[in-house]
This record gives sequence, C-alpha cells and structure tokens, in this order.
Amino acid sequence: MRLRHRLTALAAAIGMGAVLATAGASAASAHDTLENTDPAQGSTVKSLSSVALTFSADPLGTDGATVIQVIGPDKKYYETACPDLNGPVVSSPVALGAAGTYEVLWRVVSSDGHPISGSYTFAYAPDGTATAATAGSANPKCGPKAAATEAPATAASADSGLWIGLGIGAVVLVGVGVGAWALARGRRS
Ligand SMILES: [Cu+2]
Repeated sequence: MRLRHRLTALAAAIGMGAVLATAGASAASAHDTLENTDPAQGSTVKSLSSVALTFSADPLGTDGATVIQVIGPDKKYYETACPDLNGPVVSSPVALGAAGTYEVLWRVVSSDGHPISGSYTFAYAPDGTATAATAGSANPKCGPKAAATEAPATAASADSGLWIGLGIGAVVLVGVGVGAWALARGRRS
C-alpha cells in the first residue's frame, strides 16, 4: 500500500498549494479602496480650496508615500502643500489657476502595506473674475514629477495580480514535483 500512501502525499501537497493560493488571493483583496472624492470625479466646481480622498480603511502614514498632485490644463501643479492624513481621509490644500480640466493623481500606502494609486479628473469653472487664478508650479509639492506619467491604479493591481499568479504557479509546481518524487521513490522501493 506504499503507492496509495505516496498518492496521499501528492494530494496533500496539491491541497497545500490550493490553501496557500487562497491565502494569497485574500491578501490581495485586502487593498484599501478609494470610496469617495471631493470634488467628485467628473464634477464641475466654481471654487475649490482642497482635494479630499476617503478610503475604505486608514492608509498608513508612511513618510513620503502619501501623495496628492493636482495638475491643471497647463500641466502645472496646483496643490499647495503635502497631503494631510486623517484616519481614512487624505487631503491637500489647492489654489487653482485657469478654468479647465484638472487631474488629481494620488498614491497612498494601503492599510495592508501595499502602495495603491490612481487618478481622476474634475472641471474648474470659476464664477466671472471674482477669483484670481493662481500661477501653478512646475514641480509637485510632494512625490516625484514622474507620477504624472505613471500608469493608473488598474495597471498596479494587474501587476500584483501577476506576482500572485506566479507565486501560486510556483507553489503548485513545487507541490506536484514533491508529490511526483515521493511517488517515484515509492515505486522503486
Ligand atoms: Cu494589498
């Protein structure tokens, strides 16, 4: 009955692989998600003093990792300070320039320790000439300028999905290999 014994070992190895794969998948789904933004995506504002993002959990306040950049139609930066982290809310003060479409780029460290990022746009249409347009800055207040050309959040999560997939593949391969080796040993003896 050695063969049956080895087959049991093989089944156990594959089962272990499945358990680890499930654990990996649930860790990935534990990323915080962006639940609300002010201003809302696609909305039009007449005036704006800050951008606030509310996440599903409290992002980690890792030094330098919390970034909000507000990029105007002229590709200049209109956030006036680094973001404040207050529980699940990350916010930055802004002083907008000309009317037009503004893009908000954000990056935080999810409460599970993984960096997450994304972007959205809103429109700025000030009332008449009451509000003076601020001259934007050529450089962001926080985070690297390259963030403006970084891939959006969907690409980042596809990335981690790939790594999890590779990890699962490796675990299953090792499990099958160990099982096959045990099986071969069982047959020889
Ligand atoms: Cu995560």
